Amino acid sequence: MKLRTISLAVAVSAACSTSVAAADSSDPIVIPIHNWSSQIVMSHVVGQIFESMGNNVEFVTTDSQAVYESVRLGDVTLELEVWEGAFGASFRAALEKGGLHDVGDHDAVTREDWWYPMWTKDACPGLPSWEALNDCADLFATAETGSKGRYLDGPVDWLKHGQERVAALGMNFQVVNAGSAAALWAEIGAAEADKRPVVVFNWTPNFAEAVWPGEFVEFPVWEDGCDTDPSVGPNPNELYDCGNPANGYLKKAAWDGMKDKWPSAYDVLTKISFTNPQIAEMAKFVDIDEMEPEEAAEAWLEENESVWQSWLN
Ligand code: TMO
Repeated sequence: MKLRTISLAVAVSAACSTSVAAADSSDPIVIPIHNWSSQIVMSHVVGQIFESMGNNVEFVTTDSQAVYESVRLGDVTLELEVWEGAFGASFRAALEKGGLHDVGDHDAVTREDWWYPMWTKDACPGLPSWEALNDCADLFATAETGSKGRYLDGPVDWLKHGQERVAALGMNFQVVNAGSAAALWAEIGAAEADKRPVVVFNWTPNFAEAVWPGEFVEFPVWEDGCDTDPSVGPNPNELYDCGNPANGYLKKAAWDGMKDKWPSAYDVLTKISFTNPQIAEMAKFVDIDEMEPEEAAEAWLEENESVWQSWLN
């Protein structure tokens, strides 16, 4: 009797250790794709790493704000680029509801905000202060915006409160949303020939910093609560009267169920961390070198084998 109990215990523990070592689920790990190049390339880089481990991977194109709800519900498995400025609020809202969690920060430090190519400063020397920019609003007036300056913001799913910031700070600007990231680069490129002043949405890390020297506009410094508590920021009655974080995080997020369903892939996800230059290069491969995202991911993996191999051990 005693012997049987012991052998059962041995059998159970053997079965347990077998199941701990078992492969990840053969269901596809669902990775969301958004509308800026580094995120698309990084998603393919990580997808190819997961595939090299024997996992199935599926890519889905999703809205970059709604994705947090999809991850929370497990329809999408993870998100590789949670930018604090653009997505901090949606990420926090999903965290509070439950179902997704923070898988740690990349090494990269991020900033997303109003930005101008350096020639703009020749016409408006008080820059980068937002007040100086506002005093120069005339320089940015267009047929489309009348007497107001034109600010070309990113696509509507990125930053949601541009016009509210303009109102909260009493600025003489009108926010116009670009249809795509490419429209931002086209705007800067078109202004370059005759050094026309422009102010557009931009971010770092990105390929753009290697192409066009420029600066972010300095708005009132971001403080936690600027988007939830009117008393935070210089206007006591309004939200959004601050710039975005100047030293923002870049996080990874995952569906809570990923850990149990794809334990090996999850373990790698916890170790993944990209730097500013690595992310800028991913964008460059697509936006300057005109590679397809899958090709760019292959090139990145080939050039950086020691970086990602270290995450597999
Ligand atoms: C969301 N983005 C990184 C383009 O600012």
